[in-house]
Amino acid sequence: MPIMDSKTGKIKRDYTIEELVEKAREMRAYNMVSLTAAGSGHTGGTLSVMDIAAALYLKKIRHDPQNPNWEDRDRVFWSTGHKAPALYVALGEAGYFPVKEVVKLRKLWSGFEGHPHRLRLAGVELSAGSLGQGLGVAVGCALNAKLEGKNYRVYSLNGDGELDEGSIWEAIMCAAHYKLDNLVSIVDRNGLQIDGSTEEVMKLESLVAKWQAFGWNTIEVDGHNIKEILGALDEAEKVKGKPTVIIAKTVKGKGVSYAENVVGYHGIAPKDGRSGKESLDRALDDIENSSFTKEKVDELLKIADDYQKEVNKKIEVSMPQFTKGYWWNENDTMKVTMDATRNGFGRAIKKLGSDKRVVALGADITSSIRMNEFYAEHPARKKRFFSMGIAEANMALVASGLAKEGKIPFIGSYGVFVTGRNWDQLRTRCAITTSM
Ligand SMILES: Cc1ncc(C[n+]2csc(CCOP(=O)(O)OP(=O)(O)O)c2C)c(N)n1
Repeated sequence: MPIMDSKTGKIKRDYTIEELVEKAREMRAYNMVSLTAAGSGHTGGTLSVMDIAAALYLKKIRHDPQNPNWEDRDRVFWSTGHKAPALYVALGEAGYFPVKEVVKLRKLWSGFEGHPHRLRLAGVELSAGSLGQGLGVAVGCALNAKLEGKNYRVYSLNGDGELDEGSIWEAIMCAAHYKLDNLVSIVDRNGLQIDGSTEEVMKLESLVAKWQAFGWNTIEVDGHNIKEILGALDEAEKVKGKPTVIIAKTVKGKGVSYAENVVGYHGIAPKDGRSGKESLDRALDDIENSSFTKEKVDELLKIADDYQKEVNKKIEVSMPQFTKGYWWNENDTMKVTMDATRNGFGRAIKKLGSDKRVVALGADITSSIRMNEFYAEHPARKKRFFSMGIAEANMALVASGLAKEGKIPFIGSYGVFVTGRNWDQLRTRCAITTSM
């Protein structure tokens, strides 16, 4: 069901497949302008899900952008939160707000946060960013539909790397247990995550057999063929008594030549800015959407720039002014060089790594937190580095097993994931089982 008027039940806007293909190009172009204007963001994953985003928001789901909280709307849970810019472009194209607004990506107060915030932007169903949570929320939402006799459908968009998280498999089991045939997970199977390919970081195959063993109906599609994606979504609707997963084979960075299948384009905007070899202009040439003329791009970048100037003015009057003239640096005796914590972590683990008892466990952001310093100049240490996948809870448990046997394990991820997800593991394992 396409975009509807929730009051009259009439279709507001419908698209042919050819129009959707063109819309997806336009969406990729907006996406690249917004990432360039922000100067940061996730090029690879936003481009790999764009055809799925177009199929869902412009054709498949029943929703009314003028009534975002319509009780009978279908729900899409964008669990893969770092791909938020693709969601914003889809919501804009569907009519939740003028699509040009997306160029305010990652700018203060705009609502277009780096990761989606449900309370700040109409149409967003799930605040996300911490991977592995959306499918469980989608299960709860689908259960509610069953309980209340509602016929809305529930979709969860998941990354393939995201499937490393144990919470995903708990949700998969739960959905099958409750026979949630109103639930569909779409897996963006682009084969890459941050530290490398999914199979190197944490082996996923045989993925189809795994979902089937957990009681799900499985469909495999080309995730850049809108007709196939829509066919699979329709097929899923006919399946009774079990949830469906659509494994969409995609290319990370799809449509922009210098980003396609390039691991380094996971979390960055075009390296060369507006023009150059790896730039916005080059991306737009690759995408080939005729409406993105130089004048249009200038106008969009100006919207972003003007907005940022307004933000800066407001900050200037409301924020206390800080200087970097810290008191301890005033005298030679206490002078220090300021550096990011992660760099200190890297230097420390590099130094301590000469002790053979030291082992390092990574969770798919190894170079970002400089854990790769452990083995960068000491290839022999690589055998003491273990990739755990995006699975912080298991990583802490494995570390405690190593500690129990006399090793000195280092675990590494962003603080919020390591501590927040591991409170109980740390309490039970470190405090009362080992001296980790
Ligand atoms: C719980 C959690 N751990 C780590 C991260 C950091 N992180 C952001 S994206 C990402 C890789 C995700 O891989 P995948 O799901 O395959 O997404 P894609 O490669 O398609 O962008 C990681 C590890 C996170 N956001 N949440």
